[in-house]
Amino acid sequence: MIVMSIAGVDPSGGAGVLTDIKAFQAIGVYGTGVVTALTAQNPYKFFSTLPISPEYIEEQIDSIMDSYEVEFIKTGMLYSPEIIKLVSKKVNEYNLKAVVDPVMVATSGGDLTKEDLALALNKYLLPNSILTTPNISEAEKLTGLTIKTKEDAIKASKEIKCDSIITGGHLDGINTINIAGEITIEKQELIKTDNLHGTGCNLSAAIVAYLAKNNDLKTSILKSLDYVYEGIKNGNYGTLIAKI
Ligand code: PXL
Repeated sequence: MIVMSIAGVDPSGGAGVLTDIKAFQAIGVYGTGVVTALTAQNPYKFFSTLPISPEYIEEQIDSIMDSYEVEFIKTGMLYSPEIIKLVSKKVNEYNLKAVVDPVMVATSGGDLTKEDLALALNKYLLPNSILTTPNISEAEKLTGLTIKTKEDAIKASKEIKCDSIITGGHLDGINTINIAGEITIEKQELIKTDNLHGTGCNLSAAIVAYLAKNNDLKTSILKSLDYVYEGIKNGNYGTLIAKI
């Protein structure tokens, strides 16, 4: 039960690889982490990004695959179309089942990419992946549609190039799950908090962990929605816990 995160490093620990490893550990699978970029940030302010070269990302993935058997991976911040292309190539090469968090901008508005990643995600990675987990604005970017209602989200989910959960944090808590064309709406109560940094990372990491523990895709998604909800309720994300 070894899983892999391919994502950026948020040194404040709220998002990215560090958070993914914590979610893997909490759910009881062994996590490995391939770094696509370093960032300098805290939950309130984003300072800068230092991307890692595609060649060195490839070497990290190869070094893990050289000695571990990995079936499920998640991807987070991929930074550039070149990195997206590389990850897609590795997914094919190692027959990996990928859950893609289509990260394009940080919650804090930080510079997680310089380019339009939607095109490369649609072209290279999503057709190769088992699930993607966009929020409303990411789903809008992936599909070119505007999402204001549940019906809009359902329509968008039908345009996305793999199975999906469009998360509903900005749509009254309405999560739209599309697995092989079958739609499930999962409404969650919204919790009033400013402590949401890293919740998207946690969702996709949790899904991968539950998949690795032999849950089917839908069960993994539903368990992960609960996992993230409890985390938000208990203030486990961002810095609040660290400030106590
Ligand atoms: O939540 C998106 C995200 C993903 N990965 C890294 C991030 C962020 C948001 O800040 O920093 C590394």
